[in-house]
Amino acid sequence: MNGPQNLRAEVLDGVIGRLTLDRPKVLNALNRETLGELDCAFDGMLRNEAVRVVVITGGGEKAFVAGADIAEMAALSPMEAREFSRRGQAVLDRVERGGKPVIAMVNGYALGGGLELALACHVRIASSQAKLGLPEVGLGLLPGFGGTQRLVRAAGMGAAAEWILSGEPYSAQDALRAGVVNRVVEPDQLWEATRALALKIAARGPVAMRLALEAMRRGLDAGPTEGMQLESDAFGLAFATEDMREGTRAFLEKRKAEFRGR
Ligand code: DAK
Repeated sequence: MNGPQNLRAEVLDGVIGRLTLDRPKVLNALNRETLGELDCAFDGMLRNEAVRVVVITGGGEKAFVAGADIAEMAALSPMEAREFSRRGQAVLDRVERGGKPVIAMVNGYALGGGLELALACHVRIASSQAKLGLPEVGLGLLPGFGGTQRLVRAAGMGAAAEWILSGEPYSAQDALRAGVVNRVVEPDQLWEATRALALKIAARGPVAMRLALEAMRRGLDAGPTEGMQLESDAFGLAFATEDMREGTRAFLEKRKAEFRGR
């Protein structure tokens, strides 16, 4: 069987799984095939025990992902559009809830479904040249891969409403001010900055990170009272792990912890 046509999957430094969406001629627009390949490759990263953190980025100089593939989307039948939407939501859901930390390395345009993909990641590091936005209303659509929900959570109602209603692309600096991205760096430092954070994350306890991500996400859905309970349940559960024993022992023995994710 042939490998993916529109995506590169690599493991770097032994622990970073990097997925590069790679259709630069159409600014890495997401068609059905690419979405399927992303689903499959991301699943591979989840199953690969060596991979502690995943980075998603775009190939070429200009774009992270310029959205859903408008040419393909325009020709979909209603049933195909429903399938496309379901698949898109499922892939992004898995990115958010798969249990491994995911960093979006936003190297250029992140528009529509592209920004929605970045928002499903846990951390976003953007190039100072990136442009981000949700232009769907200009196509007579609205964000359909979770953008209305995730942008409000990242940036608050005011900024999210402005972004979604104007459909404008915003600069990386605007995105930073609005809370849409965590950090902005010069293009030539983007990989090194992302790699440094990824390596830091990769050295932490995988089970603890998984539990923390779950408590944060489920707490956002359920509200702070239930969120606090989820946190203490997760905290208690962490005490049953080898990682917790190793982490605390390593601290007391003044050495670096070697987490095994158990
Ligand atoms: N789809 C298909 N092709 C695209 C594309 C896209 N999203 N974006 C760019 N391209 C193609 C261009 O057509 C062009 O192809 P050629 O003409 O060379 O054949 C090539 O990429 C280079 O683009 P440009 O020549 O336009 O490059 P510029 O530097 O001049 O402009 C741009 C860059 C990013 C400002 C511009 O390309 C642009 O505005 N692109 C479209 C951005 C956009 O509107 N994206 C949002 C798409 S809507 C759903 C769930 C989710 C969604 C939909 C449904 N369901 C629930 C069903 C999501 C929707 C979206 O993402």
